[in-house]
Amino acid sequence: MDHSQILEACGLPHGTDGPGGLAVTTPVDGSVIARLSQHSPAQAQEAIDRAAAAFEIWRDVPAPRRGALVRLIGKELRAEKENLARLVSLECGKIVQEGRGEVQEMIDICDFALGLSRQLYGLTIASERPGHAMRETWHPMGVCAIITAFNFPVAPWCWNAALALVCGDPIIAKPSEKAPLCALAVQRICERALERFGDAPDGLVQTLVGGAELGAALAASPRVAIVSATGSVPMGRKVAGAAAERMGRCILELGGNNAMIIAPSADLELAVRAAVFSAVGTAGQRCTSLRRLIVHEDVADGVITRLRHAYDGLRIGDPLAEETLVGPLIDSDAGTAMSAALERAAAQGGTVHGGAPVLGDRFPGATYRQPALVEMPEQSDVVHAETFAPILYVMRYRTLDEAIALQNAVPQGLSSCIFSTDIRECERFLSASGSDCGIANVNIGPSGAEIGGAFGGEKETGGGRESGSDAWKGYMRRQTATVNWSRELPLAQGIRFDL
Ligand code: UN1
Repeated sequence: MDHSQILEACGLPHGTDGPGGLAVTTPVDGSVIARLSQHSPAQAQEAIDRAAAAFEIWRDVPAPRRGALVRLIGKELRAEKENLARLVSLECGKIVQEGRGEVQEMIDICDFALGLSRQLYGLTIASERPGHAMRETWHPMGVCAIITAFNFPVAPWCWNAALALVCGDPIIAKPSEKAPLCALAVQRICERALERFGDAPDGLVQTLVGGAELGAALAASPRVAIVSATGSVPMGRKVAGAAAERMGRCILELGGNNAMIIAPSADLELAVRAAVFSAVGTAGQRCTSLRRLIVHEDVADGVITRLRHAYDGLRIGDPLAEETLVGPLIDSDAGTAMSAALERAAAQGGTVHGGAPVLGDRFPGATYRQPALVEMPEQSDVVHAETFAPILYVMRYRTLDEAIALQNAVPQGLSSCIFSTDIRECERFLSASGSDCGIANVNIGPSGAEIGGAFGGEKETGGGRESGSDAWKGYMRRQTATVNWSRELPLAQGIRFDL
């Protein structure tokens, strides 16, 4: 399949003579694959109007019926899995296996949300007053804006969209300018599901194509009840600031600087395989990518030798070719950031293995890099920053306390893991004084989380939770209701107020 056939299979416009000013390039070879027109801030306001009107209707549709729409979206996604996976690969450069994985996450969260549509449970609470009943109910919250990043153009949309729709909230997607085609393909898929569903309100599912000004308009609008944003910390700061001005709710999933601790008792074969997948998968462009390896000094030399061997055998190339393991970086800016980080690491005493540009002759317009392994004498500045590229910093430790302190010493708090067969060490890592991240794994790498758990993390990662567990509560408003069915009016706290 050539690039235009991939776009065609998803029903998208292609070619460079499209109407709009937004040129979409593929990181595969750097060529322009489509031109799209962009929405203006005024059109964003119109979209908000439509979504707000849709909310008035959708909130009263019974939740299991809302679930039926998400079931239809899941059905369409199953049918479109391969086409969408290829588009993800083409537009964001991840290998097609990972594109399929991303669409699978969408399907899985649709199943999850469908079940949830019959389980939006509240509570009954014992009242302290006689003849009174107390309960907690979850109601739809309002319009939900979903701002997504280029590296995961479809799964995070669906973690948010599937839950929001079931919870009674209309959605407005604002994809990255680097991956609008995936968002448009998903919008088309939803439109087919909406048509089958029959009587959903107009404006329930919308997509806005354009730059940061659209995200800003959504974040600032008092009619957008929830702003769920995935992306960089600077973007999250802007969104959170604008939403805070109007006391809007944010769900933020921002940067990660994820570590793996390899203890002396670890199964090294497993640890090295996990480290390689999480460090070089998606060319190091996942928020959950492994960026720091904290290895016990007794096993460090052996681990580094195995890693270097594995890195030497990585098949770097066209992400659409089945045999490829590492695709390109998203653009040349990402390559520049990678080179700058490697230079800083070297200046801070690091020994750099790999990291060189490759495939320049075959794809002169693209940015392919050998993944880099960098032995650091300590966890210096450069290691504290999230560089969205395949760079794995390796540091050594002596005691587990020291390893956990290193793991927690960065500003981000998304994902973490330990490889150990010592149960004491593993449980210590998972304890209150262990990893400070939203995700902490044992004998599994930091990336590739399942949808069933709550996804997100602390500190600069933003504190939001998406996807499974009770993340749905972030898309609803909690109402505490006390009903007096007696003929008296007793006050709480025993207060007497006799007239
Ligand atoms: C992201 O990179 O924004 O855990 C999300 C994982 C995926 C999600 C990554 N399920 O790696």
